[in-house]
Amino acid sequence: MYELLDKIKLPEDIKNLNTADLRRLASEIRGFLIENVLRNGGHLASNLGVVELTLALYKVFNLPEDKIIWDVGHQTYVHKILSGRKGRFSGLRQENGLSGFPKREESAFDAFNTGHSSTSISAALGIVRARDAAGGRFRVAAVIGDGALTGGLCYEAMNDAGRSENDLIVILNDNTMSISKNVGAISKHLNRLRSRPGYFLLRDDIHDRLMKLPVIGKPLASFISKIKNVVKYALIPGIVFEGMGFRYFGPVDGHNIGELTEILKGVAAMRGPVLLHVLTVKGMGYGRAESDPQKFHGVAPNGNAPNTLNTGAPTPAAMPAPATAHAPASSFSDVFGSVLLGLAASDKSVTAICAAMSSGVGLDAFSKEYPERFFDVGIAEQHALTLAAGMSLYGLRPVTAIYSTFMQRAYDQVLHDICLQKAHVVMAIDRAGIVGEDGETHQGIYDIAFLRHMPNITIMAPAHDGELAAMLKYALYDIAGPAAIRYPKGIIAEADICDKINRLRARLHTQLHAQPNERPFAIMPRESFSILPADYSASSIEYGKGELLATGSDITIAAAGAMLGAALGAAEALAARGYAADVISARFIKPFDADLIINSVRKTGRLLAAEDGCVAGGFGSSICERLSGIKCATKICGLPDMPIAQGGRGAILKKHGLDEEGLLAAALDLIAVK
Ligand SMILES: Cc1ncc(C[n+]2csc(CCOP(=O)(O)OP(=O)(O)O)c2C)c(N)n1
Repeated sequence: MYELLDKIKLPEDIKNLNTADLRRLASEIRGFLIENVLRNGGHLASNLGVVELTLALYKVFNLPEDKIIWDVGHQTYVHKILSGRKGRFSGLRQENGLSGFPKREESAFDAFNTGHSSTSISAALGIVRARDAAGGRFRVAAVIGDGALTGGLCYEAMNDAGRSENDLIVILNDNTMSISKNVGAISKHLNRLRSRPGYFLLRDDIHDRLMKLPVIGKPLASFISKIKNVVKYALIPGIVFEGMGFRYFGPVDGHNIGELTEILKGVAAMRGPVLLHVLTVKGMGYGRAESDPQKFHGVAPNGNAPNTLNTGAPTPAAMPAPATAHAPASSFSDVFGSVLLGLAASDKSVTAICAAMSSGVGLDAFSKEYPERFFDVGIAEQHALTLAAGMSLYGLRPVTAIYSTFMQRAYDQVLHDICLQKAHVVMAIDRAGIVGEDGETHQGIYDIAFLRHMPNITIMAPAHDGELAAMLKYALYDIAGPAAIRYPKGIIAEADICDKINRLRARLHTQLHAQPNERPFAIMPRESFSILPADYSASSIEYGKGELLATGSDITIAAAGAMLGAALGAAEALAARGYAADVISARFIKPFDADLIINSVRKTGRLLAAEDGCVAGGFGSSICERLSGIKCATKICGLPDMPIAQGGRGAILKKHGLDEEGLLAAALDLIAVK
């Protein structure tokens, strides 16, 4: 069905294609991408933008001997198609399917695993140094977007590479976009370079010096003479990359496959650190993605690809509709955004900070309503947190909104800049828990473990949307120091939790009033049941206090945040079997409600802790630390000490026993312990 593409099985298959064939191949690849990504979900616009760039890299480099390090790695679909993985695209981002990111364990053509931004230059430099130490001769290129170039790690890497003589190639894929419009001074600098009339740029003092060098000068001279027909040559002073010790070339048209290949050949033959600035269009070749690249950065599956190509409207993945005070919330991010917007209306000191994810974290409406109090710092999570620390110590009320997985970047900033000096920063931790299809690099399961040992920090986890709203307000106005609120992808409605609580209570009530011979299992003494008052209100948060939602003397179930629904379901199933549980909604992970939980465990002799985070160092383990000396049986249901691979969120939770049935089974195991 794809005449040329279907013949490409391995990278060498494109080596002999001429420019016209490559153009045709590029067009077929775009068709394949649109068809498959709209059907399966994934990163669409970024991949459409790098089709010619990937082809040019494949023409010039010899894979897998040469190494290409793709920054973030979300734009590697073309690379995967060309390196023998086209046939596996129907399983893209699904359990046991093709990863949405480079994976060394998936293919020898993936040189370095990525997922988080701005690592490629460091990784490439490391590979270069290992190569040189071993006397190897292969070439190493980092392909990095202008968005990723806002991350500080790039500059640490360039600072190191730029003073070295190491042969390192950096390809800057500049499409002016991060997920949303790129931000910051570097982005402005790139824009200035874009608008220069010069097409191929090289500082001529460097050129002159190079020409005098016997080793470097010759290849450079021949390179320039080779490409002089396709490029102009000009002097641009003050290019930041030159200042950092890189030779800068560009900008070049990233969709002109013929020129791009020629220039890349020249650049790849150079010595020392070089940077080639390539201009691409995000979403290239698919009108809807070109005109709204943000919406098509990531798309959700819609399951009917053939029609979709012309008519279907892909749903943006992980990108809720902008939050407004009136729109119904469809995600925790939405709730967060609209509540913060409301609070900011009456308090000018409230500021919002995000790291290149304003849509994802629900801050689009805030950014429009209060642009002077909204700070998108680029992909710079470390900076976001320290910036917030500074703001908070001098009169502002900063709220950072960052995905759990990206907070990993900012460990020391949270500890050193916020917690140690007790800065009142509210840290909204979005996408905490299992995120699903993005796989192990993106699971938000480590935040409890890496935050809870920090002095002065308060960590909360809402069980539903109403609680998130209440906690956000509470964190801003009732907590003096650092406060983190972690919540998952999607939404849990307060009404659903209320329903579950009511069902559980009704079940316990039935059990309590049943005649002994009518009870399904006459295991429990009647005293083990009692019924809590029916009214349940989440509006009042009390510092360090959890909530007892059902009582029983067989087992204590302490649920952190999003696990409450499953815990209530498990308790209902236990009740149907004649067992009654104390069900505690933890609300506070740190400090957890020790009075409530430990006293309950003293009564039941059994603790089941449920959390959608890693077991090691998590919520359950913090309770266990306090249980020494108390005779009891414990079980922590959480995520094991291993990478948690991609798949559907529900399926992953189920697989690890974090659904109703899993918790029920764990509870029954514990109850079986005498
Ligand atoms: C540390 C980190 N923060 C945030 C993200 C989320 N993220 C994924 S892609 C992306 C934008 C990258 O922009 P760019 O490098 O220009 O690539 P493009 O998608 O434009 O091709 C962001 C912010 C991430 N992967 N890593």
